[in-house]
Amino acid sequence: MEKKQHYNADDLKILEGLEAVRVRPGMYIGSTGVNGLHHILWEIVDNSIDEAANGYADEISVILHKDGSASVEDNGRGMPTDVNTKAKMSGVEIIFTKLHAGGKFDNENYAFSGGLHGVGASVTNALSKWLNVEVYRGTVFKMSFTSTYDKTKKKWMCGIPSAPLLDTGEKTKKRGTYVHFMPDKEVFETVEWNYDTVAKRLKELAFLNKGVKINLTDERPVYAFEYGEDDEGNVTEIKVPQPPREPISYKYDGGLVDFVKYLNDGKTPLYEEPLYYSDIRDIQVKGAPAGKIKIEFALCHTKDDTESLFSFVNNISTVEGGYHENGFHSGLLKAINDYARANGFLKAKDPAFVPDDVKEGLTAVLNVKMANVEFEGQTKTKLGNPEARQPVEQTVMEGLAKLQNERGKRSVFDEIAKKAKFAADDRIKHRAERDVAKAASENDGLNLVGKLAACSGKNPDMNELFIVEGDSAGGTAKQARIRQFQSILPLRGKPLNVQKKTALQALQNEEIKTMISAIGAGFNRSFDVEKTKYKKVIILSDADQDGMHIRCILLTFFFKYMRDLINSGYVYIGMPPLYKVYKKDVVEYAYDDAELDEKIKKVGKGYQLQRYKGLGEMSAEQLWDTTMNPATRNLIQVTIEDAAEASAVIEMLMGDKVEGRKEFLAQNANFNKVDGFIDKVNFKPESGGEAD
Ligand code: 28F
Repeated sequence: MEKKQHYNADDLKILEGLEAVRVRPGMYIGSTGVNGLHHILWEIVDNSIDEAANGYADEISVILHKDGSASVEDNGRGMPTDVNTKAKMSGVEIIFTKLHAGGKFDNENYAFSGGLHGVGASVTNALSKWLNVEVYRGTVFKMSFTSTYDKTKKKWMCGIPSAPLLDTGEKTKKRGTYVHFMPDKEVFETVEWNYDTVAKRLKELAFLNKGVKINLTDERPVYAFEYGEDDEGNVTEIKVPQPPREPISYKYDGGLVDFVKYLNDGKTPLYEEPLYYSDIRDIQVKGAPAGKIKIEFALCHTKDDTESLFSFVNNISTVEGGYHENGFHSGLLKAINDYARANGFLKAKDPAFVPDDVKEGLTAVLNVKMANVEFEGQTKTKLGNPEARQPVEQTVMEGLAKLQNERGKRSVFDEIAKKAKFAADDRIKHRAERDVAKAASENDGLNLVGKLAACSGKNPDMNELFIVEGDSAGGTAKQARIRQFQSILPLRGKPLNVQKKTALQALQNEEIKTMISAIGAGFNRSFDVEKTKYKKVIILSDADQDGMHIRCILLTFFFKYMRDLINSGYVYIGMPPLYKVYKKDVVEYAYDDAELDEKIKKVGKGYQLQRYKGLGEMSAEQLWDTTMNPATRNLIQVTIEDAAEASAVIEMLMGDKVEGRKEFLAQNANFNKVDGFIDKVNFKPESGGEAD
């Protein structure tokens, strides 16, 4: 692309005055809130970035000053200082006092300007109390502007120069432009710069403009806010002074490649070096002259299963996507499908990958620059130019095809194709699973009659599901329960051990189908804990070895297929007592041997002792008192570590290592040792009975 090397002020076009900006700031900067405030800083930064993006500047410094003002400096060519013959004012004055001033829009001075965002520096001027500019072009040029309200004229006098551009004659070796301004308190709801917002944006711009060094200095005092009490004991906020922020510099010689590496920090990439490609193509935006579009992207797959694509148009983050993203996705899909077919990753019988297959674990940055952009969507961050789609798709497809032939890159494409194939297989498998799980969920109430005794209440916060070992204990529990909020699901015999089963096999099992349907929140990947019908799922099994085994099997099931139910703290173990110590009307229950001694002492001479061999031996009343009554029962909330441990125990019991299994069974043969198991898996008991 040709660049016009010589610029003069006659190239500037003049449109309208600045009062309009004061009268309706929202029209120009979106809002007068914190975003609008930052917008007037971005206007100035964007001008420096334009200068850098076109190769004339390589360093930009932003300072947030103590008094709330901000300054930006670049080492570019410096704003034009000569006088525009038509307007009879300097280029600097035009840039700061005329809306939409600049040749930016005719694409001559700048090949690709970010400045469509830029309604221009004049907007910043119009909304500032004061603005000073210095231009370094051999000598230092200076100009100042102020904004006031003229009461007699009832008019905003905004962005008014105090004098024409002054050549101070002071010699300088520097080149570039310095702009320092004070946002007007009368305009903005807040005039406090947010350090994190500024830092994040500057870092992003440094990634998007490789090799450009961007410095940020915050000279303002830093405070932390803590809460304390004043003399009268009222809670007050205390401002605690903090050390000042260190200046920070961002510079990324790898550009988008560094951006992708940064985004992948903490993830496991499938290959070391991100793929990168860039190209410039023709574009014909409707109603506009023929133009160019610059496209660049970097991507790298990770072991994650979600996609993170960050796209930009003219340095603006297109959070809502748009045609360039569509083009990127279809280009990527075609390239990977072609590669996989040609290299045997997809056999003749295999269907082609779908977009989700190639997106899995993808981290990518797409950066597009073009003129005449149209932003759409709720937040105006969606590219609405359909013309952008095809050139982006072509660039991605051809770029990836070219990269395949680069030395050392084949293994990268092999990894991508393998990952996509895995995702496709998984998708096909899961579709079948989802169908069965859905069928199980929809079964609710039909084939479950006689099995699940569902509670009548509909509030998941209140509702409890008891999964009870054995039909007879189940029957007792059904008599004991409060039907408004307690549901009983009796299990016949041992539930299916899902450890070595596929999800589809698990779904063949009646008991498992019943549990899925009772809980009502789906299964495996489609499990959505928000949909659970019970915020307490209580496993109630005997205090013997079989009971422990059943408990482990159930925990393994939840661990594997409803993990969020455990993560949310909704899975519990019910603890039936081991002993009943009684004399006439006095009844005490002991939940372990240590407690037994204590309870014997408490009941005193002439006590009688009953040892429960199973839940089935208890009467409905006893079961209620000891295990089901929220006021008196002992529930243990299952942590994810408990469940993982349970699943490891199951693994061991099933595994090939006979020795470990024998030892474990021997150790736990005595049912009193069940608590030993509980210790071992680190179950954390709720303290005493619950009070809910
Ligand atoms: C701190 C903010 O605003 N930097 C700028 C330049 C350089 C030129 C320029 C700016 C041309 C098309 C208007 C110089 N020499 N930093 C800045 N650096 N503006 S703003 O020209 C005016 C623009 O529309 C410049 C030759 N060509 C351009």
